[in-house]
Amino acid sequence: MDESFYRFHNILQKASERRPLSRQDVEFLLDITNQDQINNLFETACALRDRYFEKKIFLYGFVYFSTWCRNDCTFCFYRKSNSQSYRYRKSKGEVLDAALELAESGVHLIDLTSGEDPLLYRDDGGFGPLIDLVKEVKKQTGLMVMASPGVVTGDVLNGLSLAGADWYACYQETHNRQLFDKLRLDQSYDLRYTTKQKAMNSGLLVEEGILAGVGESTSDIALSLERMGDLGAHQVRVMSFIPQMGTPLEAKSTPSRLKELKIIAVLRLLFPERLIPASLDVDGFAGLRSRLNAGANVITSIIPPSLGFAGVAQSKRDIDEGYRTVQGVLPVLDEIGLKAATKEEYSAWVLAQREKLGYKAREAVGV
Ligand code: SAM
Ligand code: MD0
Ligand code: SF4
Repeated sequence: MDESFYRFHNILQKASERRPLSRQDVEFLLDITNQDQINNLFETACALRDRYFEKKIFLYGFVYFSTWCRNDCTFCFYRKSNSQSYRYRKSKGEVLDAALELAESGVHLIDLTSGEDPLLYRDDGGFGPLIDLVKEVKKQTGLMVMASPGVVTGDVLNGLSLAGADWYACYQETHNRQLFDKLRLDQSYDLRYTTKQKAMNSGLLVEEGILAGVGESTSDIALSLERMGDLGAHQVRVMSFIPQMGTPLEAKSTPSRLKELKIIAVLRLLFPERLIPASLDVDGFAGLRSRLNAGANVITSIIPPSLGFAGVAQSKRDIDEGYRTVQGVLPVLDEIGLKAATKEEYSAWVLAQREKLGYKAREAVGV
C-alpha cells in the first residue's frame, strides 16, 4: 500500500470522527481518480448524511416567477443581452396556483426565484409585490419559503423575513475574485457575499453555492468550501455549468459530472449536518440517483408540469414530461433505500436552525 492510500483513509477517518479537514486534505479528496477511492468517498459521505438525517430526504418546489434580469452573467441563459432566452413574468395568481399545486404534490418548501428583474429594483418600492407574494404563498401553502431574487438591500431582507420567508438563496458561484469578475460581469463580489450575512442578521437561513466547470482550479474549489464554512451557510450547493444558447460561454463544454459528485461528497464530509441539494436542473431526472449517492439530502428544482414555468440551467428538460415532480422522484428514493421526510420533519429542522440564528436578530431590527 502506498502513502497516498494511507493518507486517503486517514482523511476519511478524520471526517467520520468530525475532526477538521485541512485545505490540503480537501484538495487531495477533490483530485482522487481511483474508482475504489471514489466509491469509498461517496459511501463515507452517505454514511455521514444518514447519521444526521436518517435516510430522510427533503423536497423543494421551484417557482421561477420572472426570467427578466438586469444582469449579464456570462454563464446564464437569462442574462439581459440574450435575445434567445425565454422571458416571462408570472402574475401573483399564476405563482399561487403553481405553489399550491406543488404543495399538494408533497414538497416541503417553495423556492421563489427570479432574475434581477428591473421591475423589482424600481425606486418606488419594487419589492413590495414580492414581499406580498411571500406572505400569500406562506399563508396558503403552510410550507417553508425560500426567496432567490438576487442581491437585495437589508430592508428588503427584513421585509422578506417579516413576511414569512425562511431562506435567502444567493450563490457566489466562485470565491476566486478574478473568476467572479469574469462570470458576474459588473457585479460586486463583496456586496453579494455581505448580503448573505445581512440575511442571517434578519433571521433568514442562507444557501450558498458554486458552479463547477467555469475555469476554477482545485484550490479555488477548496477556497470556496472554506468560505462556505466561514459564512455559516445552512444549505450549500454545487451545480455543473451547462452551456447556454446565445451566451458568451455557449461553446464551452460542460464538465465531467464526476467533479460535481466529488464536490457534493466533500461538502458532506465538511458539513455533515447541513443541507446539500441534488438539483434536477443539471441532468434532470437521470442525474438524481448519482447525486443522492454522493451524499446529497435535498431534491431541488421540482417544477409543476404544463404551467409554463422554466428551470434555470435546464430551462425545459423533463418539466412537461412530469419527471421533475414528487411523483417522478419518489421511486428513485425507494430504489436506493431513502425516503421523503415529512413536512413536519422539514419544518422542525428549519425552525431549529432559525432559532439558533436568533430571533434576537429580529429584535435588533426593531421587530
Ligand atoms: N438571479 C438570481 C441570482 O443570480 O442569484 C437567482 C437565479 S440564478 C438564475 C440561480 C443560479 O442558477 C445561479 O446563481 C447559478 O448558480 C445557476 N445557473 C445559472 N446559469 C447556469 C448554467 N448555465 N449552468 C449551471 N447553473 C447555472
Ligand atoms: C435549483 N434551479 O434548485 C434551481 C435554482 C435557486 N434558488 C435554485 C438554481 O436547482
Ligand atoms: Fe440574472 Fe441570476 Fe442569470 Fe445572473 S444568474 S443573469 S443575476 S438570472
